[in-house]
Amino acid sequence: MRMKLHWSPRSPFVRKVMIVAHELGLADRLDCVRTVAATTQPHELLMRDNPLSKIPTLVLADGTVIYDSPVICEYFDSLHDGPKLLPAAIPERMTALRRQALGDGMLDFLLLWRNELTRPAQSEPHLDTYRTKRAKTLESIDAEADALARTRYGIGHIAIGCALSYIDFRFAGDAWRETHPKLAAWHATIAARPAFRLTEPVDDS
Ligand SMILES: N[C@@H](CCC(=O)N[C@@H](CS)C(=O)NCC(=O)O)C(=O)O
Repeated sequence: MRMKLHWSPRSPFVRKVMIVAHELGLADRLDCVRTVAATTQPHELLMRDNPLSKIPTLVLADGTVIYDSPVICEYFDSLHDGPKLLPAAIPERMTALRRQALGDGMLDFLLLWRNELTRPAQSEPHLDTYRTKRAKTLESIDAEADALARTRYGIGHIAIGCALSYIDFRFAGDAWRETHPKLAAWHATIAARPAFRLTEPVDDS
């Protein structure tokens, strides 16, 4: 059965679900519909499927709508009998979900940061907060780099990988690799996976 995905080549959350789809062999079942979701411009058509006006939003053949990215990833993972990207057993599941929350949360503040930078009168407390969160989050993931490399690949790796790649995409001068070489080495291994390479972000604006 085919599925419709409200999609953008710029969105790191869309990229996350596309990576999961590629990893699980589901990508060719998706009809990707280019959808521009902007924080300051609610999208009428998208809101018929998702009142939050956010992407990714998935619509199944029977009209069932699924969002947001963690829920879509969990749904995709339920569609196959192979090794799961979301482990079932505790504590592995909690570790994977916590890592997903870390990657997603990092993306949340990076998106807010970009929005703030486009405002005519930028708020220094907001910018300061984002700088602090960036530093602390990178420090935290760096401290976990060995554990990430040891743990079976799954949703946590994908979310964190997408978040690090988003720094490269949207904060081009950020030299995070120089200060976190171990994390950079881990990221290089994950970014080399076919599912990551097939979903490189593109600014089509
Ligand atoms: N928690 C959501 C976040 C999705 C999200 O923020 N998507 C952005 C695009 S990358 C969006 O739709 N922004 C539009 C808006 O903020 O109104 C998820 O994991 O899917």
